[in-house]
Amino acid sequence: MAIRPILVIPDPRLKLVSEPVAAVDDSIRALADDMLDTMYDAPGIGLAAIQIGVAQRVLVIDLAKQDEEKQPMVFINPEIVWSSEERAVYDEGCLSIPEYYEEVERPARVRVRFLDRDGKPQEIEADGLLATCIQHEMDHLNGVVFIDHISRLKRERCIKKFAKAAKFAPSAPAHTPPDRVAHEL
Ligand code: K1U
Ligand code: ZN
Repeated sequence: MAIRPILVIPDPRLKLVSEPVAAVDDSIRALADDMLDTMYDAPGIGLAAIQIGVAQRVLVIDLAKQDEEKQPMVFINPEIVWSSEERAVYDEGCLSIPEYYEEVERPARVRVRFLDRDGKPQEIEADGLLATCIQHEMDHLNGVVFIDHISRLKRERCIKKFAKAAKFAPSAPAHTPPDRVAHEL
């Protein structure tokens, strides 16, 4: 198990649409374990594989508090099969946009179908922070970050700040195949 570097905006890999996992095997379980280690180390409550540069449809979540026993959840090829009309607002953060928080409105409850770490199909209904976190992480799988849900003015200010920081501390160049780019920020 390993702690891997987390990509930060404006890294173009964060705009990729991740590929479905073809088979849940030991390499996928090792990826999920690395993601959990990376998330706990950050610390955070969720992480999508693309945030460590792997464009596979895998996400992990653990909402347990620091003094509670860990409750790791692994979602492979997740799909939202139902979402409520009712909406909820949460002050979201993102490990790929460090120390930036903004309110985002999303469906309050969702039903999600996924494969667990044994490749077994599962379906759960989530509300509260779990519903928000699942939707936030699933956005990452589709090349969307939470600032795509806020006003253009706030988003542009945020991107400008992180682009400036990246200019002074550039990371390794990344090749982004144009057909995999979901959208332009
Ligand atoms: O996807 C990510 O970047 C992780 C993100 C998940 C998330 C947070 C809030 C709303 C929706 C999704 C984070 O974990 S940001 C850090 C955070 O929220 C946190 C960190 C330490 C303790 C508790 C929360
Ligand atoms: Zn995020």
